[in-house]
Amino acid sequence: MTGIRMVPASPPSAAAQPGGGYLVRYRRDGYAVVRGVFGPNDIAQLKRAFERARAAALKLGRSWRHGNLCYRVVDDPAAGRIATMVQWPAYHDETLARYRTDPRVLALVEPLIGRDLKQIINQCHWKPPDAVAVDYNFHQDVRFRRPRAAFRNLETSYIQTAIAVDAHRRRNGAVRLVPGSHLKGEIALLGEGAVMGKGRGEGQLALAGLDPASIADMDMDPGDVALWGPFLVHGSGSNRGEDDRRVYLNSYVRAADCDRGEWAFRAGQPVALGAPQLVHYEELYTRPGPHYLESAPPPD
Ligand SMILES: O=C(O)CCC(=O)C(=O)O
Repeated sequence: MTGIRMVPASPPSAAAQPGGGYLVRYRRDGYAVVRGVFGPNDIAQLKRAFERARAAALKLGRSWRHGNLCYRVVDDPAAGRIATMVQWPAYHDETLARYRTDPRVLALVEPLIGRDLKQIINQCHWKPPDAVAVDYNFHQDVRFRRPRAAFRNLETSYIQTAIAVDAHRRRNGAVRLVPGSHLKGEIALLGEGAVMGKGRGEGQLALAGLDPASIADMDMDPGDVALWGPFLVHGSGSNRGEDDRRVYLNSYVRAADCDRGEWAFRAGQPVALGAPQLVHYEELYTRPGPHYLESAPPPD
């Protein structure tokens, strides 16, 4: 989709975009891409941080958890042993910690959800070239927001953000989505079955009353930031390109509307991570220590 390319070092603001720019698109389509939020120096730092996280994951060799920190390592039929995701790397990596509370991201989400924000998702995603076990079936993120009682007014209180670390195109497994699908509310059919895997592609959309012909690709260049809401129907395919496809995901929720998560901003000021708080890992307080996992954890 088209967007307004901004000077990389400037914090984007709603005012800087004629007619509300990305805010209008976000409300209308359920998602928006803002171009050039981060510059080449930011992306170089993020690439190095992703390399550190991947090296740590592959050194462990299997999926592994320590508190909220969790590495997802799989044996891909085509690409061999790969790290596909790390959840909450920011506890242990200063660079990733800094970008989770970057003022340029706050400037994007503040007009929608304010400046007192908790965070639910902090994830690095990798799709190495040729990897096939990295597909995300079409889904809505609302399915992961559990327990439901801990999240209120989800449609207006919660935003997922994704910083493109690499070019993000359909060929290398970009996110694909159905514009406007957020207006349909929660679609029960898309809450069933595994999110990661194959076989529930476009046919599933038709069964859910959505037109597969309306699917759009979330094309991004490094430094672009995508925002989407918890009801947007989206998924992504395999990487058939030559290069890695990495994105840094951070989701934010209006603190008054959520009983879980780590604080990210209080009155617009970044909040550093401390002792892990309850997010998704229900055994955080009963099994907080490091341990290998029997199988690769599903996304959340
Ligand atoms: O990284 C991707 O391709 C998909 C991410 C996604 O769908 C999600 O986090 O909900």
